[in-house]
Amino acid sequence: MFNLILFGPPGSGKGTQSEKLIERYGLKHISTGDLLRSEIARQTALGQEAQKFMDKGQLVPDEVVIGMISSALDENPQAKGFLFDGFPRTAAQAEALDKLLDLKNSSIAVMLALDVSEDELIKRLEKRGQTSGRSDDTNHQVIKARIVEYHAKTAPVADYYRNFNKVVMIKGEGSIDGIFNGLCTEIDKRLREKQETAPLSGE
Ligand code: B4P
Repeated sequence: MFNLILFGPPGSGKGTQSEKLIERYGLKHISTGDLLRSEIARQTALGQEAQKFMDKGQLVPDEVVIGMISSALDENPQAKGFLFDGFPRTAAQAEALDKLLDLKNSSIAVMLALDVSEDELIKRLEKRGQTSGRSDDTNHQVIKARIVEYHAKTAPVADYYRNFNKVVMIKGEGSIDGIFNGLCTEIDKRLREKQETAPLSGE
C-alpha cells in the first residue's frame, strides 16, 4: 500500500488537488471534511454533533473523527493506498492513524504540506462561500477561527511527521496544474524508491 497525507490550512487546496491525485494514482480518497458534511446532510446523530463544532470553525472531537477513519479503512480492504485529505488534524489523530495503519502492516509514505499565505486563504474561502453553500465559508469570523484552530492544533501535526523525515513542503499558490505537478514529482520519487526497495517476490 502507498499512503499519503495532503496537509495544509483551510482553503490551501487539499480538496482541489486530491481530486486530481486520486485520478492519477488510483488511491482511495478519504476526506474527513467530506465524510462529516455527508453525515450532516443525512442528519445522523454524528452529523448533528459535528455541525455544532464546524459552524463555529472548531475541530470536531478526535474520537468522532478517528472512529470514522477506522470504519473507512475497514470498508476498503482492496485499496492499493489511501490519500488522507484534512486528516490527521491533531497529534492524537496522527498517533491513532499510525496505529490503525500498523494493524494493516502499512504506514504513511509521505506528508505533502501545501504552503499558502493567510491573505490568500481568506480570499479563497470567502470566494468559495459565495457559491458553495458551506456555512463555514460564509462568515468572516468563522474563517478566522478555522485558521486560528489550524495554527493551535493542526500545524504541530507536521512536527510529528518531521520526526520521521516524512514532510515535504509544496508552494500552494499559483496555477492548480503547476501545484499538481509539484505534488506529482514528490509522489513519483517515493513510488520509485518503494519499487527499488520492494522484495524480489513483490509485495
Ligand atoms: P475541510 O473540508 O477539510 O476543508 P478545508 O480545510 O476548508 O478546505 P481545503 O483545503 O480542502 O480547500 P479546497 O481545496 O476546497 O474542513 C472543514 C471543517 O471540517 C473543519 O473546519 C473542521 O471543523 C471539520 N473537520 C474536517 N476534518 C477534521 C478532522 N480531521 N478533525 C476535526 N475536525 C475536522 O480549496 C478552497 C478554495 O480555494 C476552493 O474554492 C478552490 O477552488 C480554491 N483554490 C484551490 N486551489 C487554488 C489555487 N491554486 N488558486 C486559487 N484558488 C484555489
